[in-house]
Amino acid sequence: MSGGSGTVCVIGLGYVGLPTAAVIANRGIEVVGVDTDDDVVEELGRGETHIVEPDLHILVRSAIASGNLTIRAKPVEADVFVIAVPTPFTGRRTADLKHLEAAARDLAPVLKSGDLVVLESTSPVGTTEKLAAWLAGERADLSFPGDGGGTCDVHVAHSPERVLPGRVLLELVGNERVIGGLTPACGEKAKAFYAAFVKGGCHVTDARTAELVKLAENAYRDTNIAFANEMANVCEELGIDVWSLVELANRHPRVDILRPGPGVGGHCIAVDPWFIVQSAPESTPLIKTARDVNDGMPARVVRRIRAALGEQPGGPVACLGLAYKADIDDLRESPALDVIRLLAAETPAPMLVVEPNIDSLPGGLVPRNATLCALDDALDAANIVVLLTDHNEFRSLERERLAGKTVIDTRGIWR
Ligand code: SAJ
Repeated sequence: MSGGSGTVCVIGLGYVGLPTAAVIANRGIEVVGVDTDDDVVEELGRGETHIVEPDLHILVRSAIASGNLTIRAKPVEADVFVIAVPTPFTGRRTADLKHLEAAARDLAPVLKSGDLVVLESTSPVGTTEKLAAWLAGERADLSFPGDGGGTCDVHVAHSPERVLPGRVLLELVGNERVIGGLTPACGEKAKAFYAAFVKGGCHVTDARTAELVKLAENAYRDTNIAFANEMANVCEELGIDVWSLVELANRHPRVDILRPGPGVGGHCIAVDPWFIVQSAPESTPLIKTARDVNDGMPARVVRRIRAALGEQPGGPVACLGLAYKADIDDLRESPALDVIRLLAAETPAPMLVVEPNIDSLPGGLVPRNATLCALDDALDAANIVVLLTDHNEFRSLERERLAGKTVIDTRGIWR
């Protein structure tokens, strides 16, 4: 690849793997995208994209039409393997590496001397070493970093993805990258690979540092959001408007308080801090507490709704927004879902859920007294309106539509 030739195999076609495969293929490089989900393989084969992300479908379609991107269910021979499979957490808040281990065992048979394997999935410290060990366990005929020798047949590195959902295509190319090699040569080889399509700087370090850098980035953001949320809780108790507080405090040149909200969602910030706690439980009281503060926010929203229902028993309650953040359709770890579930456990009052980015409520995830509703219908029917996600559709709402209603605006967009 570094010399402008070579092929790439991207394993895991989710919100990072698919855009990565499409971006590289559109640079004229031959890419095979691999996913174990038959539906994903079939959909992409038909030219459809299973992920909602601005412009992604256009890029994927053009990559497939050019013949540079093909989709398969199993890895094939290539010069570079990029692994972007999910690393979720278990019920015990430790990383579940089963998808990564399966990917390693799947790709091991097609490895050859000279190949590079890059792990992009966010992972606990030490995972890249584990990956090399799994590969080595499958291929005794090849040498890997960590074998004890000075050189190796297969190079292994970690380069954590850093893209923000909603801006993936821009950030994939423009963001700086941290690249951690299991050896310095592994790091340099991976840097040469990324230089083919990344415009941001690529900073080489060792794999363990790169792993912790990524986790630290998300734990940093989680901790800062927790501070904003804690101030919101204090303000509620003291009868002070938190939005004025944040605005005025941020006029100090060295203060930048983030926005409070109903909690922290998504599959990254609500999860990754636990990977640090898992590695160093005694040294992480702040990270743990920040998680607890953010996880406690939905219950506080429910308390406010319950108070409103005390005055208007029976509801209904209009719940605006289900996605974990504005203008996307992703419901993973969404605090809005937690609010709806907690509320349902306490009241049979109907909940009219408005989520413009989905067509139906996910079965099993939402209680029976919740129904998906158009914005106008929900506002016509409900006198209690709870804003949970700051989608554009809600920002631009005529304020007269809220007149006379009890409004709980958890994002501060209707001040
Ligand atoms: N949130 C607030 N207040 C704020 C900012 C965010 O309540 O002031 C909430 C959001 O509503 C949302 C959650 O936090 O529920 C997370 O949203 P986000 O936009 O901060 O981040 P993600 O999870 O969409 O993406 C993050 C990014 N990490 C950082 O910004 C440090 C992204 O760059 C990572 O690639 C991604 O996690 C990941 O995959 O790890």
